[in-house]
Amino acid sequence: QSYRVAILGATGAVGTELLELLEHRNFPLADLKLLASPRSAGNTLLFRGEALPVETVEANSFAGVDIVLASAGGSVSKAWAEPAIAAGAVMIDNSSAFRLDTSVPLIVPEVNPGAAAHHRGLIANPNCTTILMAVALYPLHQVQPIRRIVASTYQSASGAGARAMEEVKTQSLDILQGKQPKPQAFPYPLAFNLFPHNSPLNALGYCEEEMKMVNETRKIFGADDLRITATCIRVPVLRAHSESINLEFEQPFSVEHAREILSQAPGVKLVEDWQKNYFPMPIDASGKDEVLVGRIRQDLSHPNGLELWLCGDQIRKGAALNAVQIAELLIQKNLLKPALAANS
Ligand code: 2RA
Repeated sequence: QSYRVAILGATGAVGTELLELLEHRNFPLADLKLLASPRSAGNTLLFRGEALPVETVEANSFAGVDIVLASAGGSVSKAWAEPAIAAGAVMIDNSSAFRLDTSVPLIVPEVNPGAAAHHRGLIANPNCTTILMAVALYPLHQVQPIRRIVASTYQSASGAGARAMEEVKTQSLDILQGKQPKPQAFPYPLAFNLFPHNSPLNALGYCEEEMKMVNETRKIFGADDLRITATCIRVPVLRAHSESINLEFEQPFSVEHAREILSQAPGVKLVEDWQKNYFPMPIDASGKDEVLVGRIRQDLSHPNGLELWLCGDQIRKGAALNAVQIAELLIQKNLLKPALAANS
């Protein structure tokens, strides 16, 4: 069987990656529609050697569509979720608009595939930093529940879009040529610099990006009492996020056991060469499906603690690949029609 898919936000960094993944994963497509806002529509994008038109999204864009992969920002997802579902499609939304909505499953296929069964036409793709951390930590959590997570992130420019990636390059060139860099995608120069994630701050001094890691991880793990704190930093790296993770368990968790678990964990690649001091790096993670994990070690400050380091492609597993894997999951489990329809 094959399916009619629409990509909403086809011209963005994640949209481009969705196209590439649908092609290279040989997704069972009956038809592919490329949709964008009026500002981005009009040109064509190559798919399987064919130039497909990027159409302006409108009321009847979703007629006959089975799956909508949305990555055009929260306001666009909010505007088009209802029409898409009414047309009989399932929307897999990469924005943060619906992630904490109790009626919307928030899915990392390696972690909580079962939650997809409860969808009502809408499934949320978690934030990139959350996905990468969840893939690495859930296998450990399954063996012994994690009591507390302290996460520090080193986030690539790609999280702010293709324009931000270009800005790092041009700013670097400007600086090397002795010119003043002109920040546009970010409020400050990113080349040869780094700064706390510039999403809005709450009364506790945490930014939205940090609260996404706290709230989304609890929902995905089904562990509301999981204690999490995070510090999210933007760094001058193009498309792979890195995260330093400190874990506290109820009992000691041996490094050897953790290493053995992660060496077999779905979506994880263990990268550790202690003799060469070689561990995950963004340049190795970029373009890859796996989350690279390494430097697993006992926390010398806590008998029940572990430390680890990870790198993952923010555009791929952090967004587009996870969304395509959710679509593949829905097909595999015959979950394309909303549970609502099934119950009515
Ligand atoms: C960022 N995770 O990196 C956010 C949005 N993709 O800025």
